[in-house]
Amino acid sequence: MAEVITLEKYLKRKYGGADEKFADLILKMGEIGERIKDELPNMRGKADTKNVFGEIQLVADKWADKFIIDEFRATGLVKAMASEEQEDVVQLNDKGIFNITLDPLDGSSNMKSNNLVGTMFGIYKEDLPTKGRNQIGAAYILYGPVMSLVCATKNRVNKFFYTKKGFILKQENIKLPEPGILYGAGGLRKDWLPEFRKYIEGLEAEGYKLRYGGSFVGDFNQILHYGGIFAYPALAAKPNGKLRLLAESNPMSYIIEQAGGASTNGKISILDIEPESVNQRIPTYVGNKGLIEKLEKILS
Ligand code: AHM
Ligand code: MG
Repeated sequence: MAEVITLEKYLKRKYGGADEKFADLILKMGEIGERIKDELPNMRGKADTKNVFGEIQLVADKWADKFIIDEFRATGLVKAMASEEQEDVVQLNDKGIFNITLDPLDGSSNMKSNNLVGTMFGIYKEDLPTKGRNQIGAAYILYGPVMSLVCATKNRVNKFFYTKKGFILKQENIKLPEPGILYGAGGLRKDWLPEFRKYIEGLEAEGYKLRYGGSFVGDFNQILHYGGIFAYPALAAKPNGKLRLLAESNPMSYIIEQAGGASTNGKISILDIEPESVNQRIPTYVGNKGLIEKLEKILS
């Protein structure tokens, strides 16, 4: 019988000595996921507040944000955090060694229909805001039929499934399948830039199938497993699209790159963008390298 490798066992094997704290941080992310998954059924209403982007917050958005900040503060490992739900970087612990970007509950508009939502983390040692290239790791939790934790470090993406034994290693060293077979793109087709529309029509003609679920975590997870491209593109009236550079686009761009893929804002890798503000939005295209290179040529 194959050995069952728990997240803890895996991390302790890989990250000894000075890196032990990194292992502790990822373990904490797993614990956070367990608690959020448990609480989601009780958090289905709307809060009477809007976030910094003017979006109506859900009780779950606000709760998850506060919960994660409190949890990370208690570890002493985290110096500061930039969350999608916060206006500015939140200082947690002067002695902390990691800086974290966070989308506490991505795709929360899917809560109503009980479709996919998730939590995303970018991990840095540099002070925030800084460019995504400075990430030392990134992770997301998908509250799917099986809760999963996908965790990336340099050239390595691993997936853990939540079971009765806790998180166990499900897939090691994930690489994007070549060629990909899926695409997913946000916004209305009529609002896409003509070049992007043509590009997507080209993919459709080649047989790429549409998968779009309205949660970046969920839609990205499809691309990671089947290959292809996910975009929340520049729109006619919203040239920066919808997704947030720090909280959303950077961690996913980091993960896709470690899986052999690439990201772009239409011109350069998202990871190379110097943030102008904590809450900056960015047109986001992530997927197989060849598809991103072709798109970049068309858009730039
Ligand atoms: P959220 O973090 O407030 O949920 O917003 C981001 C989400 C992404 O998960 C997803 O890609 C996008 O918004 C979906 O937007 P739309 O509803 O326009 O398709
Ligand atoms: Mg989000």
